[in-house]
Amino acid sequence: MSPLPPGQQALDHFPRFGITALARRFPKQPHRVQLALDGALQSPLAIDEAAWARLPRHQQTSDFHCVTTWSRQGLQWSGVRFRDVHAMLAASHGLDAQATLVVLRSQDGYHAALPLQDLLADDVLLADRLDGAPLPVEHGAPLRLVAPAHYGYKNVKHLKRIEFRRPGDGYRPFGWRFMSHERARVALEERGTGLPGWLLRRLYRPLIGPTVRAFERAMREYTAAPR
Ligand SMILES: Nc1nc2c(c(=O)[nH]1)N[C@H]1C(S)=C(S)[C@@H](COP(=O)(O)O)O[C@H]1N2
Ligand SMILES: [Mo]
Repeated sequence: MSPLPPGQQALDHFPRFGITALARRFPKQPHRVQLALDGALQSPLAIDEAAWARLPRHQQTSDFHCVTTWSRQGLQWSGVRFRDVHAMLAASHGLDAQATLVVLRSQDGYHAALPLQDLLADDVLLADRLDGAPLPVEHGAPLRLVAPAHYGYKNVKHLKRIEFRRPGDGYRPFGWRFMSHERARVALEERGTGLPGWLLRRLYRPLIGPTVRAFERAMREYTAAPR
């Protein structure tokens, strides 16, 4: 297990977490991979269940760090490396070399962006399994991004679409400006923009309990009556 990065505290469980306003939104399609790749591509690509099954698989153990200061260590993910999907696009879909910003969109309306360079790292995965089982709805079924070097808010759950864009083309990050950083690297405590990491720690920490409870409540309702 790697040592915890600055300002983080380990949990002994892995909560369902995220933007509280989205806690009651669940994927319409949790059991089947259906991923669109588009933007600055000559030919967009749709990856369905059959195409997904043909991609090279990779397994890794990594830690997960939420910007609100909780971490969960030693998660075992499996799926397909982002860089393998990218290689396919670069080889045969006419990917614009200037499209160095990648936007990841979810079935629940959430989105986040990372520089392409960051997504090409060895440990960035489109994951469909967690700890030896299919990825549960709580953690992003059918498919989520796993980018362990970046805070949880870049690790988009219920992925439906990946867009390749030119930086400065008008993409606006989700939520308030202070809440997002272009790269959000955990090791450098890039929690947000315009406010220092130590201050954001204090602002966020009291929100963990209420957020976990809101997400648990929504999950119980969903399990009782899935929509
Ligand atoms: N679709 C979607 N993805 C999301 C979020 C969200 O609200 N919706 N929240 C992000 C945040 S802030 C965190 S910490 C992680 C939480 O992942 P978990 O629910 O698997 O713990 O999901 C990230 N990805
Ligand atoms: Mo988070």
